[in-house]
Amino acid sequence: MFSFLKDKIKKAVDSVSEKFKKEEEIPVVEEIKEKPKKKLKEELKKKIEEKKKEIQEEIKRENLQDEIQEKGFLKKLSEKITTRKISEEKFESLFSELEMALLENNVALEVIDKIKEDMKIDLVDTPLSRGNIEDQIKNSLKNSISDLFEKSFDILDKMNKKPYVICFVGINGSGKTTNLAKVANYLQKNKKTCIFSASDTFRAAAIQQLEIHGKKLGVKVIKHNYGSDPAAVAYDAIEYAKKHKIDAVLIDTSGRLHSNENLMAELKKIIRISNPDLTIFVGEAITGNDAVEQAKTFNEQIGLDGIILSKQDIDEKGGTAISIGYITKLPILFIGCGQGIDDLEAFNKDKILQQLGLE
Ligand SMILES: Nc1nc2c(ncn2[C@@H]2O[C@H](COP(=O)(O)OP(=O)(O)OP(=O)(O)O)[C@@H](O)[C@H]2O)c(=O)[nH]1
Ligand SMILES: [Mg+2]
Repeated sequence: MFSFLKDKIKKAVDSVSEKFKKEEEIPVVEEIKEKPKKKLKEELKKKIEEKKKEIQEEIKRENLQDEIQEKGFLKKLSEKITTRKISEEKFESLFSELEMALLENNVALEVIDKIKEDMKIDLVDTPLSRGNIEDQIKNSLKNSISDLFEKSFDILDKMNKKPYVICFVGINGSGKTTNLAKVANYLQKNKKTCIFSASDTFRAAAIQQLEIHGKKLGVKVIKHNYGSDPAAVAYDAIEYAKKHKIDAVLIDTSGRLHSNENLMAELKKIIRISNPDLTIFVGEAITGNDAVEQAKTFNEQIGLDGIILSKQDIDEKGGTAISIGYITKLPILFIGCGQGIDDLEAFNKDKILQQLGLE
């Protein structure tokens, strides 16, 4: 997971830092360089004296007399002299490498622009010290990426109504049915009872696939025949759940492209009839910007509450996870990380930053 992007980010940050270090030194206090050495010395001495006084007074106030350390202040000053600024022009050329790395790894353009703007604010025309330039660039990148994610939540905290209805939507083969079963497994582990609505009445063997999961988990499946109205199945499942006091109804829907008007109309009907408490878009991490665009359009058409990013285990790039929340303004609830029933991870921003080598 994320291995490509992690390597690329590291390379880009290292290379930017190297280039930056090699640049000719531009002292922060430029006018000082122009002045004769003697005058410069005098000015510095004066500044040191002034600062010393300031510090001493402060320490006196705080009653920390024994911590007066002239050395500390001098060190600070020398750091100041060896710090440098980076111009906007220079930043553009230094950023291009990182930009390429992000682009190659499926990070959306809009997101790259946002990262660039954030890093510009942090790094352009700001005194930067040579010693830890890598850390400063990394920190700036980390803060910017960290800002991209919408606040996630735990479904369990939202289940204040019985039955709690969850509908899974997305394009063909994105992992809806598998991840629906994983969510049921998660709910069961937390003592919640579930029922499945086999509302994919379209794809051959879709009902059987759901029944296999149901059997393994001990979850009842409400089904009609193939070709029947999927909204009617959802209605029946909810009625059954009400009658039997079941905690959650999980509705499996057939895969559809957001551009298919008939199938989107059918989905709107399922949503209208079942009135889900949570509509989850299941998108494949490996499809990059396509998944981001699909999520955006599904959200516009039917209204989504969250995202499960499936197949993260086979996505070495990682750009989708970084882009999808920012572009759709939706939280990622879970990451699908395998085909097994337990291969579902609650979304964790810090873990992603760690996997990107930024923590
Ligand atoms: N590696 C990996 N495979 C996954 C993951 N989630 C689902 N899959 C696999 O993706 C394939 C499609 O999964 P389904 O759950 O059937 O997808 P779907 O969206 O329900 O498909 P349709 O109903 O045909 O639209 C299956 O082989 C799953 O095992 C995941 O997180 N990681
Ligand atoms: Mg399915």
